[in-house]
Amino acid sequence: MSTSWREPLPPLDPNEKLDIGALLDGLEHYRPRRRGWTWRTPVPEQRIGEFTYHETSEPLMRSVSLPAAHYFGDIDPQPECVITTEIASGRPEDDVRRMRMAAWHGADHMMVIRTAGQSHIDGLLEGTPEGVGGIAITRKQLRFTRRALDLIEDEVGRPLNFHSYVSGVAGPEMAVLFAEEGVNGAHQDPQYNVLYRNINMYRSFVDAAVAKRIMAVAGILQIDGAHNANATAVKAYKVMPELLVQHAINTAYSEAVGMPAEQIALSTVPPDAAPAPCMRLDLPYAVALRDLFGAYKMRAQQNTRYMDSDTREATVAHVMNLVVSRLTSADIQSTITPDEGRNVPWHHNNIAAVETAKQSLVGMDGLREMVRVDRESPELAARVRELKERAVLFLEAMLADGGYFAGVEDAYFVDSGEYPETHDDGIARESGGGVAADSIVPRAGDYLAPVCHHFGDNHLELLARYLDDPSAAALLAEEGGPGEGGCVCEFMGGCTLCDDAKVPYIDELDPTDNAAARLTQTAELRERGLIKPEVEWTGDGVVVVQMFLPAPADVAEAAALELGRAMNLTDREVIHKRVMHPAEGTFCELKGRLDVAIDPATLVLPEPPDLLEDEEIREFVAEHEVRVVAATVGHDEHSVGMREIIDIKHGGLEKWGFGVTYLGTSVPIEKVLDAAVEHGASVVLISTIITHGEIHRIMMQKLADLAAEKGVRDRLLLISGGTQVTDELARSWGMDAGFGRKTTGLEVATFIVKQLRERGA
Ligand code: Z98
Repeated sequence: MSTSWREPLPPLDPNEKLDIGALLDGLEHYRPRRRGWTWRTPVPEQRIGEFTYHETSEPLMRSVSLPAAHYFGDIDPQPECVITTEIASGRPEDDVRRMRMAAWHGADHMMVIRTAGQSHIDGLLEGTPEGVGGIAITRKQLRFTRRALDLIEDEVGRPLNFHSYVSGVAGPEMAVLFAEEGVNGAHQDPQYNVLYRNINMYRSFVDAAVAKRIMAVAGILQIDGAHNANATAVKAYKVMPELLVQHAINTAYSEAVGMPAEQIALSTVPPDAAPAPCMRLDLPYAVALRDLFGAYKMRAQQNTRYMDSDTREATVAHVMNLVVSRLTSADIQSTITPDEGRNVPWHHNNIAAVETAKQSLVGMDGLREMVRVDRESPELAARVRELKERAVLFLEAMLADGGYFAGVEDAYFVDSGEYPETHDDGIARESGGGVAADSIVPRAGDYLAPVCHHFGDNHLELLARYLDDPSAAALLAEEGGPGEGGCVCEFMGGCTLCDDAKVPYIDELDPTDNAAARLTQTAELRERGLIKPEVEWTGDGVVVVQMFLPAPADVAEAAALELGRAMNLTDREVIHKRVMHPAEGTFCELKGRLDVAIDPATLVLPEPPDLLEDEEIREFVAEHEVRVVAATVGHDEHSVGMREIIDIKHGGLEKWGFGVTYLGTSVPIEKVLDAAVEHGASVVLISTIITHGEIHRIMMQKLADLAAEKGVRDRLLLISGGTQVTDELARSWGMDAGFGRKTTGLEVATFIVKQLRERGA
């Protein structure tokens, strides 16, 4: 469907998929409706369902609640802090679908990882080329994503922050692009360029001044890059003093070039993971960090350095990191998907991580009111002090050695020794080397920056006079410059940051590598509504098969690959294996591609059972004191099936307050009926699991006949269950209902309540 320009797209229908084609159409006219970062609105005392929460924010209009929420009236409390999801599909058209799912689960910070190598490109890319390990950040990709986020935020009822990276050789250009396109958050830390991308250090700091200034004006929240030392260091738990120094350098530099403190967020990661005694190491670090940098926001991230391929282990590590966040503070809780250690993150794992954060933060609501970090504890106090001292020593020594640039040349950073211990294995960069070395040129005398909020003077003579002497404003106004309170860019008739109409747009340049071309390859899936498994891209066909194989790890891996072949999977790969016992066996997860699409028109869906709510059943049973007599009849000693239906432990009838008398196994029918009369029961349950010679039929008929004979048939509901029982057969043999395999207590309870109601109970 083609939309006319500037016409907003219709609101999303929760039962319809995103219309990617409509979102791509007319992007040349799309403009962001909001700029700057949005925090959640905390509600200090909030009643949600039966509970009062102390650390939650305004609820969502639409969401998917946690799995256990159905026990609590489907409530979905949202923590007070922003929750991040990091997305790296490499294709914008798939990123937005994942963002929508993440938003429904509680994420409001959509971070797109940038494609490998973009840091080294000295300019902006155009179009929507496919990325590797992340996405190519381009104007079209930003507009498309932001436009989708506008619709998604209306759907869930909460503003969504969009985030990417203002690093690399094109940092200032990126910052202007982000400001123009309404990007809400960005990483910006010149140390990242220097250490991890080997971009020339002087150039990185000059660029950072410009980029930060522009981000400041556009209200873009800045996140630093200190966490990268955690992820890179040989021993991440040794770099804690250095992390404090890195935060100090970036915050001081940011403020010096004009970024307000409230726009600065520190990226912090608990540096350890079990089996290290991680709480004893991570908590003092978190405390020291907040002591020193309390003026800034904290963006808490999960440890990735010690993440392997085990999603269970990664999730436990994440939860322990979340305990640190709850005991200290987090303005943004980042989530890394638990499959980061083995793959690029997949749809469902993004969601799993967001759910882990929401579940843990809500579960630990108000923890700090009861459990406080003990600042008096000698171990904590000593360690906090020691970390700060080591950081100060680091800074002092670096200054004595000639300052930051000399320090980097000297490999001060990312050393595997805890400062002042050094192992001489830090990252060393030459001040005259790296990408874009020798590319700094002094500004010409008549330099006028392309956007007004540029760092440093625009050297145009009149402008300099205006800035030095505001009384020159009148003179400048005469010459076409800004009047009182005007903006310096009026000299050039406005810049793109002040006049939206000046923002340029370039559509796809590459005729093959673009979103529209990629969409045609999957058009049939969309048009016919075909269903193909996916983890990353529409129709990628990737599935994961879990299997336990009774073999040692190496043999199990080879066997898993063969089994994948037998399942017709291509591109087979064992992405995780875990020894259960060296000889007894190994758990394996096998990834493969299945080139099969299902047409939903060919599927026959079972009618969903019309089950009553727990509360409704409970109320009825309490009001009418419903009693049940139950027995396994015939010569049947099997009680498991009946127990499933009646025991509270298995979610059986007792759960809703039915008074159940269980008579045991191999009970004669006469005894069952006598007991029903004696106990004043209105329901009789009989069960036969193993039957020969039609025993189940004979028993049912006998129960119906005897009940009639005794004159109690009308006041009893007769129900039979068992592996060979169907409702139809049971009714034909005189029962009121029959239940077969896989019946749940809820189904039986629903039937009883509905029947008793019909009979005027
Ligand atoms: C995160 N998991 O975002 P390239 N600048 C800074 C960064 O930390 C990063 C980049 C740029 C992490 C993701 N961080 C890693 C300060 C990346 C990315 O060069 O385009 O990869 O820049 O929390």
